[in-house]
Amino acid sequence: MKRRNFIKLSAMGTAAVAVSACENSLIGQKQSTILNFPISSPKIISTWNHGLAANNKAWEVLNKNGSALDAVEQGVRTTESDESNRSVGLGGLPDATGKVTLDACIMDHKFNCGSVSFLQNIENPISVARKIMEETPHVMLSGKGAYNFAIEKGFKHKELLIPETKLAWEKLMSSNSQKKPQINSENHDTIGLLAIDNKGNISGACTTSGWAYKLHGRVGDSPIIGAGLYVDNEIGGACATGLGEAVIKICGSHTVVELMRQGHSPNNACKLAVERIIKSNENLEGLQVGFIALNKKGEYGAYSVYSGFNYALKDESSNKMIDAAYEMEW
Ligand code: SD4
Repeated sequence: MKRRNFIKLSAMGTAAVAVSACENSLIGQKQSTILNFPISSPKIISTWNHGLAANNKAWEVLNKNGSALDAVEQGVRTTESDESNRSVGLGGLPDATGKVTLDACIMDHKFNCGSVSFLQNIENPISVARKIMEETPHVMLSGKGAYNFAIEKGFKHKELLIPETKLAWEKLMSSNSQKKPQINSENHDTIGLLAIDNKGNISGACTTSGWAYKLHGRVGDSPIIGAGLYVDNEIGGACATGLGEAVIKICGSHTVVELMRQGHSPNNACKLAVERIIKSNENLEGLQVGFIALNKKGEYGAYSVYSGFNYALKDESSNKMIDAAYEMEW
């Protein structure tokens, strides 16, 4: 151990003797997260291969010494505005009534967070979530209220159902099949994105059009702080993708961050959260959930219930896709 670190640690140790056992353990956590870790250089991690483009956009911000918060917002806006993407923002698949309804949330390095759920006709829900975070005393606005707030703040009304998705929905509705599509690894692809900036601060964003052809009014995990996304700047951040109902049940992203706090690597924390998903659901058929995580040291990881989940990782040397480890073959 370097002498300077040793002196810092012994000073903390001496102070800790004087406090209660509970405070003592908190001081212990701070030692491991703040004093022992070199601050990570900028890094971005995001879900699925639309993450590559989002990472590039987010990197432009970090590269100009911008904040992780600006980076995550700018990054996922790219995905929201990408018409070819069927599971986020514009061009996302609609619900059972043909309406595109969006869920999104954002969280910074100071526990500030903002969220929208069941939002319609706004192309970039993540920016509405940020406005709620920064300009209201609330965390979440939903439905018509979120829409009215967005319009008041200058966002433009936009039809998000494009000809292709309208056609797909009409075809599905006119088919005689009683069996409507289930959420599985083919019909969902939320983007969750975490970034560390030059100062070592972490922020995250998560945005989706949710479960294709869901019941009108259904809200998933993606706008729920602690489920779809969680950031604790002392420890790290996590995002979820997949069947939101299963993620909500175990407060997925918060669970991953808390597991990292206990000392687990990002990869192992994601794996343990996936094991909890498996334990808490009797029927695992088609139940895909994946987590990504990034800690304060810049270590990252991911894990999913089934094979097929991948994520995009960007640092100064590359932007690449990585296959997540998983529990079961799809
Ligand atoms: C949801 N978790 O609405 C979202 C969907 C998703 O990858 O993640 N897709 O349940």
